[in-house]
Amino acid sequence: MTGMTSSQPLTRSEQLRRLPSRPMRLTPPDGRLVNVHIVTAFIALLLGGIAGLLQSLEHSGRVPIPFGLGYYQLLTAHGILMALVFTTFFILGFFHSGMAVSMDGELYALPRTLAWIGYATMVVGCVFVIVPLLNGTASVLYTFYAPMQASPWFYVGLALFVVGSWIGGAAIFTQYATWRRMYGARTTPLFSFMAVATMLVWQVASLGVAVEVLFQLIPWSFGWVDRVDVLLSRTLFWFFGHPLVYFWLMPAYVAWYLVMPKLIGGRVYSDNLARLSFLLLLMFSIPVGLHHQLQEPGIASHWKLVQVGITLAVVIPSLMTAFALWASMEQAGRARGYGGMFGWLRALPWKDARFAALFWGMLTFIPGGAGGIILASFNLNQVVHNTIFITGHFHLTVATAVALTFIGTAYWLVPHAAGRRITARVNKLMLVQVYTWVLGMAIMSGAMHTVGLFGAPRRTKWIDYGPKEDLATSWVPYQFAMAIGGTILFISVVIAFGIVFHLLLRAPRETAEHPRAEYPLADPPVSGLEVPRWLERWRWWVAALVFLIVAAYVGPVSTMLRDPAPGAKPVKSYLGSEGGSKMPEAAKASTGEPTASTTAPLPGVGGTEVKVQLGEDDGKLFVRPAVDSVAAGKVTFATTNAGSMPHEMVVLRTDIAADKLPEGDGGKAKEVGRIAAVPQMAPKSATQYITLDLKPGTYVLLCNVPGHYSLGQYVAFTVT
Ligand code: HAS
Ligand code: CU
Repeated sequence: MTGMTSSQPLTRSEQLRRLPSRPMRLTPPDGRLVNVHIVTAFIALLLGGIAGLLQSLEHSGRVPIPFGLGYYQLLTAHGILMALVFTTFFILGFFHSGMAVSMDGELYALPRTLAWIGYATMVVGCVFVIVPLLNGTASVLYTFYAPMQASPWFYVGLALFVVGSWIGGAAIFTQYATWRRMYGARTTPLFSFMAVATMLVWQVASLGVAVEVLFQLIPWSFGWVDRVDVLLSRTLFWFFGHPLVYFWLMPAYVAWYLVMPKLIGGRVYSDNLARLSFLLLLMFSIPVGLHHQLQEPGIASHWKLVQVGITLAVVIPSLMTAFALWASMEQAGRARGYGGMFGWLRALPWKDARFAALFWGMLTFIPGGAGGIILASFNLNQVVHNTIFITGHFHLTVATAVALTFIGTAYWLVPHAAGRRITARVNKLMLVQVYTWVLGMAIMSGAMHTVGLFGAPRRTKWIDYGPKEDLATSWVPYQFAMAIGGTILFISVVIAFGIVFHLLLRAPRETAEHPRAEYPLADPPVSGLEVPRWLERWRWWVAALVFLIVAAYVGPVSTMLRDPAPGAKPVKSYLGSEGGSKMPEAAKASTGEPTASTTAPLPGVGGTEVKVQLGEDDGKLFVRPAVDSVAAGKVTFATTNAGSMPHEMVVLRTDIAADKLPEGDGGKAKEVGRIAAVPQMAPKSATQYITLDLKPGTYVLLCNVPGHYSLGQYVAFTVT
């Protein structure tokens, strides 16, 4: 019965039957919608995997990145493709499928149309993102850390992508609302309850990044404003960034709560516990972004404390989940007659790859989550912040617990939606894929965690402070291990990609006696307690969420608005500083220009000597001539690099003010009116002398190592 026909109130036991009476089966139009999403996700997974492989080979120190691609360019591509494109397309595809099967067997017309529009908008957004990524104008790393600046089209693409995901979310909300209007008295199926809670997290969280992109990054990258408030932009980003990780995790929880028990022949352990944990995730996963900014100056420590407190609160629903999952496995095992403390583990279907993928995902989340609790503690965070320990943490959480769960879910969802079957041979290959992933990640993430404790930085191409630097040298074997793990992972990605395409296009079709791959959703518990109505009073929950956000954010953000730090000019740093064909070179003396030398000119030969110091003071870069003007004639600049990074000195004769030079390529200023240059000097290297015949006029002395001009390394110089 569908409930539409009966107007009498439902009996208690009817209310408890929350599953549709029809077999769970996607209709062909819904199947197409779902598979288009999943296939897009897997294409992103493959491309992101290639980027990851090249990065980790670079880290081995033996295989440089080919094709003139830059490390930071690949790192940005890897982050965007894996963490945004793969996850979001997968999640929406999975959710549309579950909304269809658990609510009346198919998507209603409006939600289906919205889902397609959302999909198309996201694809257009991706194209806008990919073009600047490929041409090297968006190597800003995944977390959009202003003042690193990308091409404005990159941000426009991201904004479109987010808007597309909102339209996809609207599809889920309208399916839910329509169903609720029709079946008011019935308890909402657990799947749709969870999908709605997850999309609410996404909806609220992405408002933060939307504000950052629309009001800060887009105007600044188009050049309509020239400075950006870095602290505010990071705070808005992390308002989004932490709930983002729960937007990835909650769909994995859907599979763990609902699919895993079905695969082991059990039931959902507790329907109400599952719902409550999702509500707690909705409320507590947003007001916690400051735990990513614990080392950020400019935010008072009491606000950090408040948000760390809420961070520990958001751990609770995960611990509830761990309890419930363990319990449903133990129940199913014992029901099959296996006893003992851990004997019931033997009853689990280890040879079923759909289960193995979920199980290893869950198991990995135990150390992954424990690592998160370590990171949330201020003192421990100080030890590992910005080290590759963090990268190790999220390769356990998102890149294994979540990614492996999504892959394992695709293994039944894709053939189900395509009307095909899973054969024993493919199941074996899936097992190979699951175990190669676990092995590769154990090596890679293990090495990252360990070497992070020794201080190895994250987001860094290669660091070698020279042969005598014992600390940096001690990182090398771990970097090599990361490359081995990364290579195994890449093999696993390729297998997963192959399996998904096989299941979509080649696997045997369903027949009368061999049905298609099952859509495995577990039944609610037998002795189900009624689901209290207040669990679904979304207005209350959203109001509570708004209250928490206000309590956690209004304080620190109003301080930032009242007392803004001086804005930062754009830095397009890494484009030029890593080698490769697209990378502009640091200044070299050009033919016809005077050259610098370490030999001082003899007295009387070099004219007036002007000592110039290059360097940096408390992070501020400078060019510091001993005098700011000199009489026309022969002048020798005696240049020293007193800093701790390489610098150079370019001499321009120009009427343009020193701070107004036009922008050149790759984070450099345009060298208008250049007359000479002292090429890059290593820190503390020998003084370089360059003798020039200077005419009266205004000059600019600057360091044009990419990014240094925009960090203020220039000075005006007058010749009278
Ligand atoms: Fe995190 C940084 C804290 C969870 C992802 N995190 C990151 C970044 C990412 C990320 C991507 O406080 C880097 C961002 C960047 O680029 O800078 N994280 C936490 C905490 C949790 C946590 C407290 N993180 C996640 C999840 C992620 C994720 C989930 C992705 C999906 N994280 C941090 C902090 C930082 C951070 C700091 C910033 C560090 C810095 O300095 O930059 C918690 O919510 C975790 C709670 C989870 C548990 C585990 C429960 C276990 C379960 C499995 C049960 C399995 C069973 C199997 C029962 C307590 C549910 C049975 C087994 C048998 C043997 C039978
Ligand atoms: Cu976080």
